[in-house]
Amino acid sequence: MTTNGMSNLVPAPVSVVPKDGSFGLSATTRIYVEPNTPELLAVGQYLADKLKVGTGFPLPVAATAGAPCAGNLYLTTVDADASLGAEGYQLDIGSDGVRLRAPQPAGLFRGLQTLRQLLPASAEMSSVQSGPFGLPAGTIRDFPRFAWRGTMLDVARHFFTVSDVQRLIDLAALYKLNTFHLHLSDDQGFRIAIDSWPNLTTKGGSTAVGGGAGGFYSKADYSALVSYAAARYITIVPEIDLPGHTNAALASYAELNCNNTAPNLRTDTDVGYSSLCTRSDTTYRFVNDVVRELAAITPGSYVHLGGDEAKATTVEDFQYFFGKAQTSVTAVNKRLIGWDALGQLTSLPAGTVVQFWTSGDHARTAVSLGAKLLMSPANKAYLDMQYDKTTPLGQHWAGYINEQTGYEWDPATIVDGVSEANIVGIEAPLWTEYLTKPADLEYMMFPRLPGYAEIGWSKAEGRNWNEYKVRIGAHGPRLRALKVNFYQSSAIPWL
Ligand code: TNX
Repeated sequence: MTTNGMSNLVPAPVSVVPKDGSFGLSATTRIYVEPNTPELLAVGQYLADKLKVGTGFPLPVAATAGAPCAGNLYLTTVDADASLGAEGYQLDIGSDGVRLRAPQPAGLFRGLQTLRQLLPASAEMSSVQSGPFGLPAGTIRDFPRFAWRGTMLDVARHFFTVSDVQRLIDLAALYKLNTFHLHLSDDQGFRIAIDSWPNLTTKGGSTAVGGGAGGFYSKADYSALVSYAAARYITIVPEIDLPGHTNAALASYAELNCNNTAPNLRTDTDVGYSSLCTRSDTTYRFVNDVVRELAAITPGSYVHLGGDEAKATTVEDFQYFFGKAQTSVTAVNKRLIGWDALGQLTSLPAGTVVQFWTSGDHARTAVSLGAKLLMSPANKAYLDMQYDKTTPLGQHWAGYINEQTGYEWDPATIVDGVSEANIVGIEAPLWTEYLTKPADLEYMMFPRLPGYAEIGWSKAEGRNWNEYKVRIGAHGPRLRALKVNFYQSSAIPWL
């Protein structure tokens, strides 16, 4: 039986013990789940749907009580090792069958990504392949280093449709990411419908960088993204960037401006010129309505209120603004997340996450105010940076970030004085001033995103580029099977 081996997994698991032999998927293989819950049946069905087309096998999903007979896949939370935690799992593959155990359904889902990667890439092609579809025998025990492993898409500078975003969510799931941050508003566009302030999208969503048609998500669209992500155990974190980066909102409602005059919509890429009127009650009615409506369709714990580059807001006004805006978040039982400019505040609500991208000073202050850091250092983790001088897409204000630079850093050693205990995890943001189509997004994300996923999931000890580049190179056939438009850098020995 040809198999893909156990050595090419990304992110690298905590422990892998290969054994002799293999298990072959066949036309009679069934997927059994225990206990019999809609959630576990859905997890089983997710796997069946991924593999049915390429293998041509029916892979029926059913519940079982006790281990099924030989020749099948068994996914269960029964008798799992609780110390594996919220997303950990143990995968045992023998010639007689496959057993995946996890204390939580999320762990089963993460374990299925491992199972997918152990199969030949052809299993995920969009037409029936001849096989064989073998899984190498052995045992994998695995759990993540960080609780928050994510990416971000800026849908404000250029808009991307629900299905464009779902495709990226699905690709993120393959590498065990668990959060997807949507940057829903900026100077050039406001992209989420708010019933009490309809012009935000009818006017504020009507264009984009370069003057294109823009677009926005209805609440039903947004909910479709939330549930698509939830089915992959990925939490959507919505961002409304305030009080700067707000020209689209200011252009939509004159009363949000201190001079009561709406500016024109903007389609250029300047930053730092816009601000809500921080001393006006209307502003806080607006913030409260937006946060309340957004929170009502966001099951995740966090609402991101931006805060970055508010250069047209004085520090006093910035502090006054967030003093009020944060209460809109806590009033609906959500937690605040914002960019590292929140380090200019003098207090933060309990449970706040501050996203480091540029300022160590602000990040340290935020930690001293009780926040945890989400690490997105621009010079290491910004997916909109060019790979190098020769690659066509992206910018380089924070430097060139080739696959090696993107991989060779550790979240715990970026900000002096901030240790691992103060860090919730890692996010790689994709800003879209200069990215206009889904193929561009894939080119910037792949192959760097799997590297960020590994930084977030795998142990720091022993991570090294020369080993990793071979491992990620083995994902070439898989990315091709999934029709990902990835950058085929010559630094990686692609299979
Ligand atoms: C900085 S990161 C920004 C964004 C830009 C990005 C481009 C951050 C909080 N602000 O407004 O899109 O650089 O790389």
